[in-house]
Amino acid sequence: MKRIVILTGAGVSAESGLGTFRDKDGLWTRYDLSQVATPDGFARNPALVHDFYNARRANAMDAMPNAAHAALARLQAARPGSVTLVTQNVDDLHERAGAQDVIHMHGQLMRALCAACGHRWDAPRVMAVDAACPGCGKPRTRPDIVWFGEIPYHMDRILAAIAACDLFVAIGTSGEVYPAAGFVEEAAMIGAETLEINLEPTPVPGRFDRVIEGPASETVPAWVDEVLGGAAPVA
Ligand code: BJW
Repeated sequence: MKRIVILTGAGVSAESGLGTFRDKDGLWTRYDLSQVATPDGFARNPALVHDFYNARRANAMDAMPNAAHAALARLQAARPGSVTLVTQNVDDLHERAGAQDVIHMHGQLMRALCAACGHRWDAPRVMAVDAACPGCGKPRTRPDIVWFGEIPYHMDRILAAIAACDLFVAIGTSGEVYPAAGFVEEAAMIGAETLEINLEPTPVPGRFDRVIEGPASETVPAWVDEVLGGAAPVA
């Protein structure tokens, strides 16, 4: 059975009402990423960073998975053990749609991390700047998010899955942030087919063997139907 690695980005959650980063009215047009998504920014102004992630956590908790999340969960269930789902997203919409064992390479909004001792726990809806770590008691609570300059999580597992895949699919990601942006080249190097599904093709022509254009809530279910047999190829 074909081994498939799927990488998702903010575009897969856009139709659930969660903002993307680099689109016309994306989060980085309204916030300075060096202030809210770097360890230095957190050290300078933890209250600002907590406000940013508290607001995003509340939005994510109130959002619902869309048809793209549901289709990917359906694909995984139909092909047990052969679909690895890697997401750059920090929301939990894949899980709430029924996906299993989702690899969150940029961390999770719903988890907290102690910057002092590395202990992790479930985040409250609102994280306070002076909240104490339940492990060591120090007031160094931060969101369990991978900021710029930090090493993304589960890299060994992701690279091993890519090295063994037959098909690599990137859905709703601009391909601007590394190391995720380099996964397509890793997959191509070992001879895997590569597919991009995006509202519009990302700007590097020829990076993927095939591109499916359109909103994820329509294109992803149609592609999953195609993979599971029966449906005509998505244009
Ligand atoms: C739709 C749609 C719809 C819309 N349907 N589609 C110079 C060169 C190379 C690298 C670097 C460099 N300088 C610095 C670096 C490294 C840096 C980096 O890549 N910087 C670049 C900006 C250049 N990377 C890092 O620092 C990373 N760490 C690292 O490299 O460590 C070293 C190391 C790695 C590996 C092993 C050992 C060592 C860490 C990166 C952390 C990223 N963090 C963020 C914020 C935290 C999470 C959060 O707050 O949510 O993660 S940044 C932000 O970008 C977020 C996202 O996960 C990430 C990717 O964004 P994504 O998902 O692609 O969103 P957008 O908005 O960019 O795109 C949305 C797409 O959806 C668009 O294409 C739309 O068309 C599409 N779309 N609606 C379908 N309805």
